[in-house]
Amino acid sequence: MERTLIIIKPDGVQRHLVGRIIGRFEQKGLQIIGLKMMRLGREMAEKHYAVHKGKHFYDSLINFITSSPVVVMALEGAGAIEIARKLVGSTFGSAAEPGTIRGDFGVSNSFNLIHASDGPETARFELGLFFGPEELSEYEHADRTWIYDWSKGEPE
Ligand code: FUP
Repeated sequence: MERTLIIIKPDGVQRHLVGRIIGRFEQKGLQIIGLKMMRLGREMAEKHYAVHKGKHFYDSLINFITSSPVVVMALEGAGAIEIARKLVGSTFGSAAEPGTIRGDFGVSNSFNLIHASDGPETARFELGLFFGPEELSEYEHADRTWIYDWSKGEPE
């Protein structure tokens, strides 16, 4: 099982999309193991977006992500990182495919509603940044044998 970090950005919260965005991940079969609302301080935002420091969009990105509360969520599932990235869609709302979260709910390129970790190392780093171990719940969905084929003793 893999874990990934999702952030519903300030525009997603302000535009009343929190429930529908979370619903996309639940519907797909990913398991919510951590969830909270918070207002990011500059220090946290700068750590999260350190890879973008120096780029032309960095300052506005930091201003945006700290401008209003966000919802952060930890998800678990087989292949969760790649699955979440596909559900989120490509970076710019104007280009994101219909059917994806960015493609269905927005048109802006910088206000693109959502963040999802882009690989295993990033996911580990970002989950550690936003959640303490005690904030992540280990549990099994009662219907997990219908979410995955467990006939070989593990999710296929
Ligand atoms: P993504 O992995 O799709 O979330 O996108 P990136 O990590 O490449 O970029 C992080 C955020 O910076 C994006 F969500 C939006 C913003 N950004 C811009 O505003 N302009 C750009 O040219 C690239 C990214």
